[in-house]
Amino acid sequence: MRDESKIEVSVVMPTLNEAGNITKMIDDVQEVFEENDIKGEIVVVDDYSEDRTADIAKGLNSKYKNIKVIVRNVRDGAGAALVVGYQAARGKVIISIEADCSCDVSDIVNLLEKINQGYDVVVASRYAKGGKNTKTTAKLSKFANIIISKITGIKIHEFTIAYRAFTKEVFENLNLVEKDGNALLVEFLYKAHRAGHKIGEIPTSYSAYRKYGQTKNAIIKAGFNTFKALGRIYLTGK
Ligand SMILES: Nc1nc2c(ncn2[C@@H]2O[C@H](COP(=O)(O)OP(=O)(O)OP(=O)(O)O)[C@@H](O)[C@H]2O)c(=O)[nH]1
Ligand SMILES: [Mg+2]
Repeated sequence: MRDESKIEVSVVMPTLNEAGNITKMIDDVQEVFEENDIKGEIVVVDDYSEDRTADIAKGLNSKYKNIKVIVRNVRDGAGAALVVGYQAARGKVIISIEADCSCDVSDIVNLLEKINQGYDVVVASRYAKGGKNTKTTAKLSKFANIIISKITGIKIHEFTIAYRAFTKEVFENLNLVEKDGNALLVEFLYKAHRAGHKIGEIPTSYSAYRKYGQTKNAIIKAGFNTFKALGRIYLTGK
């Protein structure tokens, strides 16, 4: 039987109707595990997708055996789904990634390298020098991220991407409450910073325009929830 305590890295993917992307996502991550001799697992957190995303992911276990698929019966946000994945992850290091093939999976190695250099949290940043985001909303997103950096005092360029690595230990002490994707991602970093953890970033290239499936992000609602969370943490710490 597989010795679960030996898992080094857990890659967490939230999914909502990603049937057209999930196979490539899982194949690509497994390739990074194999090529770099990483004892890894994949944790898929699916919110009852109608397109059989969860079944496809489960089916790939006949080949890989290291995929945990959690199906939630609520749809209360990608942030809430991420937290469930982080809780279920058994690796010493957790990496979350968006499951729509927009992230460059090969950056997993760069994230791990920086964790090994002593960082507690490392964000794959589209706005760091050398990074790229070709989405039409990139300018607005970049500007919002500058404001978030000013408010929080964290000297990185990106807070709103799920693609990031951190130690399980950091996550366990954060007490996260946000459910929306962006709000949770910002809450995570702000609380980690306030707890004294060392946060860094690596540049990443993000390809816009998913080939399959539809967007779930509502930009105005996401912005409102994010800045509301920031204000609350700033004032109350919670
Ligand atoms: N489990 C779960 N996953 C979600 C939910 N909403 C989004 N996701 C996943 O979170 C990731 C990011 O969501 P996207 O819809 O791609 O958001 P986005 O990148 O702003 O939008 P696009 O421009 O369409 O790529 C994807 O893997 C989604 O499948 C949700 O409510 N529950
Ligand atoms: Mg996306």
